[in-house]
Amino acid sequence: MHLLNVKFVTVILLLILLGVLYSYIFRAYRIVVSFEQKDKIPVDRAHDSSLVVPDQPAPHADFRAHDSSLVVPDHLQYEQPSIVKGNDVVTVTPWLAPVVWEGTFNPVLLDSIYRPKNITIAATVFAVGKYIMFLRNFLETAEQHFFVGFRVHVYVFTDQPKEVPMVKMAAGRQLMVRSVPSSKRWQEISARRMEMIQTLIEEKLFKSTDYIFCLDVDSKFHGRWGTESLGRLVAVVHPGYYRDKRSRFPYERRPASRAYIAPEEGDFYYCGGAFGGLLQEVHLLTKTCRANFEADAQEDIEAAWQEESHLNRYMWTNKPSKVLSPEYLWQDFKAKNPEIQIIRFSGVVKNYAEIRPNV
Ligand code: 5GW
Ligand code: MN
Repeated sequence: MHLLNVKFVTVILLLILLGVLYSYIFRAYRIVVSFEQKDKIPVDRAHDSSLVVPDQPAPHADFRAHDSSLVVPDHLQYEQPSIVKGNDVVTVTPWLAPVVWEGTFNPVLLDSIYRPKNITIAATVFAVGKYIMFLRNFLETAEQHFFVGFRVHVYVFTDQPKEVPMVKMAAGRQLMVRSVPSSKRWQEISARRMEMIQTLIEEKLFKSTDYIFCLDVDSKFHGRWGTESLGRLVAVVHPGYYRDKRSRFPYERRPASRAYIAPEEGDFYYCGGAFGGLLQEVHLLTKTCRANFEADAQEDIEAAWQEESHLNRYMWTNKPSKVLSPEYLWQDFKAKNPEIQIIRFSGVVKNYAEIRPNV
């Protein structure tokens, strides 16, 4: 009985040993197989070998496209540029971007260049709370002046979708409404625009849209805004500061903020109420401004003019490829300066006490 037990245990142990030996050999064999399989994958088709997402997908990766961005090293010092010289207009920046003024372009020529490209232009506009009252005028005048004859998709972000006026749109033009939550703090409405534009681009526009412009709703069109404004990255010079020294621009001046610009830095003061460009460029801009805004907020700091400050900081490092003159965002309360031949788009006079939730 005792001897039998010993034999039985020996057999069991032997079996276990065999099992271990077998699985060891088998595993080794499997490892060899997997190496072989890996070696068989042609190097150029190994798409999973890294998952790096390019910030700006290069359409022609084979060519060296150095014009695809104009990034300037931080804190480079140089003389302040200007878009006017006495009563004359200046039509090019020091980094050789055109400054668009009436008389610098031929609209018929430009339209005929862009028409065969069959492009789609998106415009975003926010109408939250009382600002819904500006929407009809904005939309109706856009129909008369904004990329007339081109495919335009206007995206209205509002907390009152039912109040959006059903303005008649020309063939090929569409009005799209997106719901956003109401907000008590006005700074939040302003701040979250970047985030919502970023999300719109990611969720809806990447496949269908070529260019995008982000515009203030408290404004209306008076003259042509068309193909002359198209470019990779486009900013509008603010009508209020273009004759001032840059140390007087209302940039964010506290170094603690990610929107900080020193007194001897900066090119122009750009409008937060109108900017645009190629979809991928505006995507990167909104993503960056939003991230900087949120990182600031984490440290309890809010830039002087919220997203406008962050936009100006972005454009200081990432030079716009086209600069639109203040014809592209004037202010109705301002008298027309002599160099302004035409006002194309302008902010309407608003009664702040009436429209703002809490001032
Ligand atoms: C409300 C109070 C203070 C600041 C902004 C708002 C506000 C802005 C609002 O209640 N609802 C709203 O939709 N907005 C959107 O943000 C509008 O599209 C508006 O054009 C844009 C920027 O705000 P503005 O136009 O008051 O800023 P400024 O610098 O043109 O006066
Ligand atoms: Mn405005």
